Amino acid sequence: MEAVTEPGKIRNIAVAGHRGVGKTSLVEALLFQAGKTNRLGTVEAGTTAADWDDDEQKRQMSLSGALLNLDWQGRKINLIDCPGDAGFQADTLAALRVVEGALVVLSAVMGVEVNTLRVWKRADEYELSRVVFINMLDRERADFFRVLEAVRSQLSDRCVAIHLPIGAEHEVSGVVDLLHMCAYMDPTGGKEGGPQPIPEDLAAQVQEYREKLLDAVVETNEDLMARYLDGEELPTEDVAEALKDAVTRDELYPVACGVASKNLGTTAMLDLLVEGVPSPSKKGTTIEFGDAKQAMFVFKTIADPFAGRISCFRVLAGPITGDTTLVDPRTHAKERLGQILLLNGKENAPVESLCVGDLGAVAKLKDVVTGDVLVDHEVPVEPPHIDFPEPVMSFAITPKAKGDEEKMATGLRRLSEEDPTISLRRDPQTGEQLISGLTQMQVEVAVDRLKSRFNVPVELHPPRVPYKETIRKEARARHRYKKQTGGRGQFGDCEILIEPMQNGEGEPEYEFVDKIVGGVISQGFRPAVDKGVREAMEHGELAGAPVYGIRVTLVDGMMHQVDSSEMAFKIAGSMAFKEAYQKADPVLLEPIMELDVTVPDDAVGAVNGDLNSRRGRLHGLEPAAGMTTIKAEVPLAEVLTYSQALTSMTGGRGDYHMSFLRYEEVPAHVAQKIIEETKKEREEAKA
Ligand SMILES: Nc1nc2c(ncn2[C@@H]2O[C@H](COP(=O)(O)OP(=O)(O)OP(=O)(O)O)[C@@H](O)[C@H]2O)c(=O)[nH]1
Ligand SMILES: [Mg+2]
Repeated sequence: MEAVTEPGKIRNIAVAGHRGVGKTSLVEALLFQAGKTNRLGTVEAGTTAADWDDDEQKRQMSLSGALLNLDWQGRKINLIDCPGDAGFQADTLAALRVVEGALVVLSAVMGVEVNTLRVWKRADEYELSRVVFINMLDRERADFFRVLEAVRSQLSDRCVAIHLPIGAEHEVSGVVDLLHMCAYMDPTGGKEGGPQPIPEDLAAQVQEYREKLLDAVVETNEDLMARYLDGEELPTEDVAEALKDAVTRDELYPVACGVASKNLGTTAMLDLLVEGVPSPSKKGTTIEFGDAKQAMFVFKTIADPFAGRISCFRVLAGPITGDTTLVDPRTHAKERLGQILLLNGKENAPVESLCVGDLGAVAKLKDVVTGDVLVDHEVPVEPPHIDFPEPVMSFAITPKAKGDEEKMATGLRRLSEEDPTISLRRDPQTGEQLISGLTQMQVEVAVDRLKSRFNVPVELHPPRVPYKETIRKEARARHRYKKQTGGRGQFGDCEILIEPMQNGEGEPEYEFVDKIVGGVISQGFRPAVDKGVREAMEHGELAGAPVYGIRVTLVDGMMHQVDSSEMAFKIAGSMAFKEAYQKADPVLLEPIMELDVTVPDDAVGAVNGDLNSRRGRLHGLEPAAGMTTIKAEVPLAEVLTYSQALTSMTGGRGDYHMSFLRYEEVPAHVAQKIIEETKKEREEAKA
């Protein structure tokens, strides 16, 4: 493809929305209609340009953002096909950061869904221009007008229909373009033919919606309004231009429709992207690049096992060519870009240069990661912060083969370069390697890829809960450690008082107070008592969990001129602690999580009931546009595999966020079980 040299001739569009509404199919159809590809691939057959990855084809869903481009009316349209599944939203959020426009796709059956709202909210934050596409008009129970109303009430009342369906469900036979006042007939998977006259029997309805559209457009443009009120027949170009201005300023969101899998509605959509969505020169991004003459922002990294690392970027200042050398202010490393590529899913094509606003890719940048801004000279730029959601669920992960730990860690590091919401860490308390992510499926995909790309088969287990222990009252104990064996013996004797303690913020802490008087234990040995106590506290007597929230006072003791040693006092301290601990009413503590669950209104009852059975405490309900957010506190032990449960309760329409709140005492009947289990485990370990 020829390099585009004018930002005004580019459109950058993220195709986003809820899972499975036909985004990839729509992108496929747009490429086909524009002549970029010569057959219409399908998700079922795994032949779409955007879902090119094996894992995507196996699961018949998008797992990462795919960058593609096509030509229409002399414009280059860059499309980023975003995954709809919540687990893979990192790419969607990154894509929204680098485009002027979002093409929000909805199902004409399901209407506004969880991820539609999420995408819409993020697009609000970034002030993106938006076009809505109501897809799947051919499905049973599809209803364009019902979904249009839902869109207007749940997304924005500035949404206005620009296309209408002809017929409904399996009888849908075309779409009407209300801007150009023409129709396109159902090509059933072939190329869409040229514009046709609007069917007579639709005249009244078309007239009604054409007026709504014109009213909405002239509302945003005084000059046009005056002419409209004068009764002038407004030329299409003038309406289109005013529409684009309104879309640019976020004052209107045109709503289109079609059947992606049959290629219906694509001509009108392509026209709309060109005529109704702003180019980089009209809108642009807010990403900073100081006074750099050449700059780019890396919004995505592909860890290709063959081509190596591929960095997808947006040109912030340019043009940029393969000879361009840029510096990464984060690492101060200089990189010559090398061959610039235009991506089309799996395919890539070399291109001479990219102008400001264009999207492209380069291979093999060494130390560049997603989120970096590269500039031609070191300017103090603040790279844009993309607010990725925190991972909410963790699994313990172990390689199937012993000795593969390092390989597993390296593989996961590479995968988290691709998807920053996947992370690996070692739990300092339980010693387990934990892989964390947003959903179970996301973690499972990472596991598949560890095997297929890095040849490390691994296993997942529910993680251990990081329990802790503390005491409820004070207690005293004295221990004498004494050994007489032939030559030099061992002697240490100490008495300690332990009591519950918290710091000023109510946080549990540890403190050692030395109250020895008259030197009954010499200065040199007292820290050994402290050491012994700390060691004993690492594994509490209840469930082997670390003990905290305790003040230990060394009150008395005794020493032997010859036999006393640090070692002996350490043991005495440790034993004294264990004895005192038993008497101090020790209790088991568990992490309590703050949980926000967002589900469709009709699932609230079931989800609440389930939370109750998980020892959850409900704090409130926040209804918003057909979805309700349930706020609750739940013990971590009860929600280790919550994602599965929520998926089955809501048919995959639920979504949750979880964060650590505080430690709390485990109720006695639950604690008893855990203590017994630990005991059994210990005995088994000994046997
Ligand atoms: N009947 C009908 N089926 C469609 C239409 N568009 C897409 N599909 C089918 O719906 C399913 C999902 O389509 P995709 O294109 O993968 O949807 P998506 O939004 O890209 O899905 P994710 O990327 O996983 O979020 C596939 O089986 C498509 O063939 C349509 O207009 N009508
Ligand atoms: Mg898809």
